Amino acid sequence: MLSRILRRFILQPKVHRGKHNAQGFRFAIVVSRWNDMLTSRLLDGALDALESSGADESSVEVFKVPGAFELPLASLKAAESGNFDAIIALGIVIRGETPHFDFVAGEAAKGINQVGLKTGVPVMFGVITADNVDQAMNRSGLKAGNKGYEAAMSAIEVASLFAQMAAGEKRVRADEKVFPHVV
Ligand code: INI
Repeated sequence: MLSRILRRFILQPKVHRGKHNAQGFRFAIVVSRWNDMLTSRLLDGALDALESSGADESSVEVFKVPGAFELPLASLKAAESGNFDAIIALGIVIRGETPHFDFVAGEAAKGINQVGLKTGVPVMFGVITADNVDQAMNRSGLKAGNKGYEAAMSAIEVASLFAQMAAGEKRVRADEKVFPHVV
């Protein structure tokens, strides 16, 4: 507590944080049809988050893929289209259902992260990796939150933060023109 008060007197950096206001941003939701009964709940959760945060209907598009393994490539296509400020990848991989759980879940996670790093378009990891169906159900809106809702809220926050950062960069570039003689 004391250190927090002291810090206020010493250092007051400008803190940037995204707002949960989706207005003006465009979103792609890429959703896996595998475990469709549950991934449709994730999609509902994501749409709920976007709508309640002010997103326009025309600024949200949904792309359906067969399974979580296809999420990275579909996300890459969406990112490269230049039509979206953020992408929300949704899926469910259940350990009990496949001997190649680690491959599907691992490649989905790695691939989704790579899309963001490669394109600069933020891609949210809204993929539930669960040991069993009960766990997956709980995290798709039944008990322990809805991963789709959470991913969409994160997408809004990050899109907003990146817009602030881009505006800051533009300001810095404009300031540089004050000294045109300095190379
Ligand atoms: N895809 C999933 O999204 N979840 C799973 O649990 C799953 N299992 O159990 O295998 C799964 N497999 C399909 C995979 O994502 C691809 O669609 C398929 O291998 C074709 O590339």
